[in-house]
Amino acid sequence: MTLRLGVRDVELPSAGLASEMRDSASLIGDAAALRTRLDDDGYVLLRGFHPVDEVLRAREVILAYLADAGALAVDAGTSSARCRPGTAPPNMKGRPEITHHPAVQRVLEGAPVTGLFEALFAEPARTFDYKWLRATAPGEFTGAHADSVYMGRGSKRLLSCWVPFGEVTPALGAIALCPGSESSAAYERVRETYGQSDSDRDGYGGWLTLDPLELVESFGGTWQTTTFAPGDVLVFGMQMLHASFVNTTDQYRLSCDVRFQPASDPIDERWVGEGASETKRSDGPHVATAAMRRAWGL
Ligand SMILES: O=C(O)CCC(=O)C(=O)O
Repeated sequence: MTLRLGVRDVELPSAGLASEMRDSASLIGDAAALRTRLDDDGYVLLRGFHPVDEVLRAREVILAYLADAGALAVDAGTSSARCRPGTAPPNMKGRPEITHHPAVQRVLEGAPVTGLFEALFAEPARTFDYKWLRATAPGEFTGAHADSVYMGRGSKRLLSCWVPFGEVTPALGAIALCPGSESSAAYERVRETYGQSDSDRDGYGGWLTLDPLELVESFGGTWQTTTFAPGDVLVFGMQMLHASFVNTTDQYRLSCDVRFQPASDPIDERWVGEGASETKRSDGPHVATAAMRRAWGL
């Protein structure tokens, strides 16, 4: 199947791109084993972590929000996320009226998921108030990056949790990870240069590249992706390089990324409290990033 990853057409699977990720759901309830798996693989995928009906209920709420904004095709059924041509979806990132709607909030920061992070940290967990709730439109994607460049001013033990609201196939824009980028010697220079940058402080967009495959061609490893089902959650750390496929369908890809950390650690104040907001930085042609990469020797 031909898909698009960043600026490249790709086959899945193909060199540098695998279509499977390891499911660790059998380890739920065994905190030590989950921690070991996170250390070993750099990520933990938990299939069926949330009851499907709870996630689909939250999806309906998100779809109603998009419909109210006139962003959905009018003749589509109520469960369809088909886009209305010519309209952009409303921004849902950091918008409590939708991210903290009870049905959505339960999936994003309810007791089960908070409990998962308490097990991973072996202590009370805290989440950012800001939630990156996305309706990713056809043609859109996320470039390869590490989350440290956006939220690295607080806990060094911060973890990301990516949550699909509905089935998310690679064609719809599934997330892909580059396991090993968070720990292997081959990526050490990437972690010590790019990984220590701060997109706000350094004034650039934060994506390392629009072409994720160039990274595995230079530094080794394999991008991994899968089709995510409603109820699945994917956990990974701040130095894990990740990206999302181009959405080549006519539907919105609905997903959210949220963050958890040990409650006793310092927190990145940009993402908590009522004023939590994102600095909009665009480096479309990647001019600033290209200059920084030269300076980093990447
Ligand atoms: O969903 C996406 O497109 C990107 C997600 C992401 O960057 C993250 O989970 O940190």
